[in-house]
Amino acid sequence: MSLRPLRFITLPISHYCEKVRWVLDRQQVPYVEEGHAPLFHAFHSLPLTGGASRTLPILIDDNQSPRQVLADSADCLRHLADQHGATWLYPSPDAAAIEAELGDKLGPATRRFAYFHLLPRADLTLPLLTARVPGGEVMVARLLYPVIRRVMARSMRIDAAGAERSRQVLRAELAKWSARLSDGRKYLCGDALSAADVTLGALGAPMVWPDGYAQVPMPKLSALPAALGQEIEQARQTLAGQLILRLYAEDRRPSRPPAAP
Ligand SMILES: N[C@@H](CCC(=O)N[C@@H](CS)C(=O)NCC(=O)O)C(=O)O
Repeated sequence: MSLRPLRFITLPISHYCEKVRWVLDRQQVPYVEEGHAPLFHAFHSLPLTGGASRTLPILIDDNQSPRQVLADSADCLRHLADQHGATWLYPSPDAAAIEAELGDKLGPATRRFAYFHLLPRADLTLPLLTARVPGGEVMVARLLYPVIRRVMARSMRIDAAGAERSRQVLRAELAKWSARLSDGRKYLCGDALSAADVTLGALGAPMVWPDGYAQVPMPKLSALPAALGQEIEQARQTLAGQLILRLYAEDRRPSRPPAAP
């Protein structure tokens, strides 16, 4: 029986969405991504979860009975491992434990620190927030950017003190996972890619700025606000930062085959 494509509801630039997209692509699970701009996203997430969750990603699998609606990136990965053959994600209990810690600590910290520096720059941020979303949402998001910016800042507690705390957290996380890699292992759980690496790669990407992130055109590093650029340069020197760059160069299969030259 052929597989019905999964529905993948996203904020395309979100690093939690990128984490799930990475596994869908690597596992070559057929899916259709429905990207939305911030604010518009809640018109999809809230009804789909009966009001239980506002965040994205959400993955909907109609191949199961009853149909599965997964509203957290870790649940999505577990589903892809259990139902779609991505058993490589969890070779040992460590992989899920590292995934959970990165999801709680690194993810919020990289997002808050990066947005603290990006949100004041509508010229850089609007194209990121509106890449691969419907045209109508792009138009309204342009008009409503000051509102979107305020809502994002309030809901993610993005202010100078929060950004500084997040900088300490993300430095500590990069140091912790670099120490684990210092015995020369290729990946966080040993010789093979797992959910731990995919999570480090996606959630750490805003602090390392790898090519290919989320398949969204990213501004050049030199165009970023200086404080963000400097932190990225520093993160790239760590073993964890180098792993993230290597993961994007070697282990992140693109969603669509590259166009013929
Ligand atoms: N624990 C969730 C976190 C997801 C999350 O925080 N998503 C953000 C985007 S990075 C979101 O949807 N924010 C919009 C909102 O909070 O309304 C997961 O792993 O899926």
